Amino acid sequence: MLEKIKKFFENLETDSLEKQSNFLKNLLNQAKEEGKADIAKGNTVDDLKTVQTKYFGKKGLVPDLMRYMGKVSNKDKPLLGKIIHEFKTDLENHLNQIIADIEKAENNAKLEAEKIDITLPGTNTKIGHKHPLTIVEDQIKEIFTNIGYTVVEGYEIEEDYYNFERLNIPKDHPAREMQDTFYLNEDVVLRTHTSPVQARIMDKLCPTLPVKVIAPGKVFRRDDDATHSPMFHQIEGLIVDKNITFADLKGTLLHLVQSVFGEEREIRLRPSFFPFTEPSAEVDVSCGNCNQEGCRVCGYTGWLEILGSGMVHPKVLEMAGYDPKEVSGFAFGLGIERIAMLKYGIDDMRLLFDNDLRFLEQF
Ligand code: 2U9
Repeated sequence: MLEKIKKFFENLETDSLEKQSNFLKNLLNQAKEEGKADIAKGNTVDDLKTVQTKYFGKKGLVPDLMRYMGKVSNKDKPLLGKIIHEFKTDLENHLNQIIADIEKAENNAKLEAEKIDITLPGTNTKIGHKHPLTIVEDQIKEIFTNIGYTVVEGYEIEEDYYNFERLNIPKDHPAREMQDTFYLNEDVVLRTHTSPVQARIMDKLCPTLPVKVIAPGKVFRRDDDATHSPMFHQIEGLIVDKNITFADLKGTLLHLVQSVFGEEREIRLRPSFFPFTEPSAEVDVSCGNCNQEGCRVCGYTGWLEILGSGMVHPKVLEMAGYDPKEVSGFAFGLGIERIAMLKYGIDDMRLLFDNDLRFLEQF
């Protein structure tokens, strides 16, 4: 086609374009049809860019045509310009339209591939739930906060002074032996009970009354078997005020036990000894497995031992700065693992620490 156009201009006489313009237009219409055929063969935007270069690029047909502008007379220039312009815009518009169509189709395909159906049901997210020890701890905390106690926490690494001395545990007491207590150094231990928390609270509050706190947390002892773990959880309670009696102790513990195990359960207090309470009592709950007929769970006694308690020893009150002639108090302590084992019928404490989901999912 270029050849024919070249010949046309070579043979063109001065000022005769107007007469020959239909012939040129015809040639360019053929060139346009060839261009459209090239465009139709292209499938991708890249194919069409090649076509674009062929017609509109630096060495393409349109710049070639433009060069003839210099060769025609001034009179013919506007007409030639008009003819070339028409050829150029027609072909260019057609090409751009096709490119836009392909781009749109490619874009639609991409969007289609990325489409998400937001009406589909979500994938199930497994939500966790509380560990049985946490269930029991939370329940006991709620029982006591409901009757005016405050939850307090302290240090798991404690001074010998607060862990033993302030609880009236003498230097030769077996609890202080290396085989019972984890010593970090001569004066520092992993607390063997949460009692140092209450000793510190009394220091802080004295002479204010009442002291009415429960202290939950981890404690550490050098035991390890089916019923003892080197780390376990305790909750201890302490109340100090004017006119606190042993009857208050018994009523509070009955309320605790019936709230945790059920209103039908009973308690029994047996005399006991702790260095930090006097008098002291161990508390049993009636066996819920056999209705006190006697069974393997309660060792055929009808009773299960669940907590220790007593009236706060005068020396313990005195060390905190209270006058034991003016104030009195009671305290109690329980192991959360033991309560959880009795409540849920768990026979090996180690199950509570294995974190086997087959076990944990039952709660
Ligand atoms: C202060 C004064 C007194 C806390 C008490 C017990 C009795 C008790 C055991 C139960 C099972 C520990 O987890 S266990 O092994 N605890 O028998 N604890 S009275 O008495 C206190 C605490 C703090 C200042």
